[in-house]
Amino acid sequence: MWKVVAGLIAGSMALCAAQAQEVVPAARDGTPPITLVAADMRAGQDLSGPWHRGIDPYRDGLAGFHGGDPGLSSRRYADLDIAATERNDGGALFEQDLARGPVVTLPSSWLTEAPELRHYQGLVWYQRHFDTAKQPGKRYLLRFGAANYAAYVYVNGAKVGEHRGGFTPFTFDVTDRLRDGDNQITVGVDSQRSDADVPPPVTDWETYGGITREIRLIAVPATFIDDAWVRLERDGNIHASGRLEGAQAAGMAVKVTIAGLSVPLSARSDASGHWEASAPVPANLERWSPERPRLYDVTVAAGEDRLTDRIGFRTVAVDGDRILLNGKPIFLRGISIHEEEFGADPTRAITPAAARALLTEAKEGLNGNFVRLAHYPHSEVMTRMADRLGLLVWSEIPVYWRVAFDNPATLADARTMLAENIRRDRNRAAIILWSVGNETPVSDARNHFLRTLAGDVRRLDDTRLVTAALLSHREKRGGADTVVIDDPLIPALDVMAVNAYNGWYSDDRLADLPALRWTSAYDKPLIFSELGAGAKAGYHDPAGTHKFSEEFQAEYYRQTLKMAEKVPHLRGMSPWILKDFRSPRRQHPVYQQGWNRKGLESETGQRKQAFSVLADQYRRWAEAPPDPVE
Ligand code: GCB
Repeated sequence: MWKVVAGLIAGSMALCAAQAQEVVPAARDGTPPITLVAADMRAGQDLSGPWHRGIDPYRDGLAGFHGGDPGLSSRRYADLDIAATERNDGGALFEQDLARGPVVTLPSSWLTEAPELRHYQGLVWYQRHFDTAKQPGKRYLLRFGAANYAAYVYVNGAKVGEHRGGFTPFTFDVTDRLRDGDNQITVGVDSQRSDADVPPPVTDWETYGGITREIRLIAVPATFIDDAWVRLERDGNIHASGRLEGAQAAGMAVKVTIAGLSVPLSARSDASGHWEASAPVPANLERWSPERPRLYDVTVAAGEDRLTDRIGFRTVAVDGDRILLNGKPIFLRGISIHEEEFGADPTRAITPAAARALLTEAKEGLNGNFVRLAHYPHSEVMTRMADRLGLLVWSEIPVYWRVAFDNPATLADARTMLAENIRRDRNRAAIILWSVGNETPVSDARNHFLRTLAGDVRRLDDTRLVTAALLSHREKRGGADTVVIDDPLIPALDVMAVNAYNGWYSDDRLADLPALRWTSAYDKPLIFSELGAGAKAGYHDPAGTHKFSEEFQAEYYRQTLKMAEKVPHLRGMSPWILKDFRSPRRQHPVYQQGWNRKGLESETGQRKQAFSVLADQYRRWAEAPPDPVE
């Protein structure tokens, strides 16, 4: 019976698909963005590997010295064999030649490629050649997983697009620029950020300039499935929706199949290529959870295109101050992680093995069920691995500290980043929280900025929860030292989160932490999105009084966890942080040496004493989570 109902629903849903279209911020140049959802599951030509590299500190390759286009002598993207030209014409003048420059392996950051580039912020050019045989009727899409921060992309001497934002994918249609046989691709990547950028220049992590995620050329049919989002909604239905792109995108039949489940999901796209279908959840659906991270093979077919993905189905909701996963209350036993692989000299190259190593420490080492992927969208390799291993995820964009909240261009960039992140990852069951900001100072402009982003989240994905890492303040209440959580943004959020560093950045005695009172007027779930203390692995102070000793950090964790058990509304935490990470602002010569030392492990994975303090507590909380009441 439900099959018949589902068919009727699918038909009527297709009719109203046009009204359900999302409001998407266009890129700055007004071009509609290509999403190319599940791009990593499509066949394609991998353009990672050896590329030539050359620095361009004065940006001569982007503009001439009086402005305008760069002259031929400095135009890195010119479709020209400079060595041959010089051989044939002794008078030819060039002031660069990428083809004879150093060869590097992409994806990677230039910071780790040569000592003189360790702190280089600016423009770097990359170039390579590749062969391709164009098939008639196909479209060729050039997709970058990420380039940090601004990227200028040229194929065979012509510009095909540019992108701002270091942590989200972007795709350009290069069909008209490609030729059969040899092709040249040149990319300028500028890591220099201004106060108007997201994040602004001052952060507490390393800015890995470079092309840090994979580059692929993907051939698709002339009309293709640009977006497809398949999810279990709180109303008990499986919904699927998306967009076709191309000349035949209107009125095309779309069919979604989920292997092992009988779910009739079919639709017809509307005039703008949007489609939508819905069916009641089948009785044999196994819901995704950290204990049983069940993923299904999902296929979307439309015209000549066929897309496959692996998708889990679960619901997440808030009830009063509880977080419900698949209808049951859950306590989030988490840890924060930066996108930086284990090793003495990481370059932000997140392979599946690197992602597995980090996430396995969170899940099996710490007995966790949750990770905060800080402070920007991590590689899709990480979110896919979280789906597979069974870790709930907090995903965020780098609206961090002192953003230019009153600058409309900054807001436009943040909105684009947020949309790119959500579009890329909303098929990942692991993700339960989208965060719109971290430790941002309250002001009218900031409140407007973050509320706009929270509204975007709800329009783009109403199946997950919206949060932000907030600041709190201290006051005396009834004579007691009290931490008050009353950020005016809270009404716009589902989950409030605070970063808590009492005893590290404050001069509270560690022994006094459990007595600290916490209060909020809001009946919403609370997460400690950070808490932590620094320690240099191997530095010991048996008395435990010295900051940066392993003993101090361990004691900080013991007392803070005792405190946490009494914090009203607390439904989870993601302490700061799994492992030590590069941060140019941390320059203590004895303890830090350019690393933030709040890791529970060193950069090479040596566990500090605090690691087992947290792991033991999480083992206990897995059986009996804290449930404090105010
Ligand atoms: C914070 C920031 C995080 C820093 C951390 C620290 O509150 O959100 O990015 O790295 O504190 O170590 O101070």
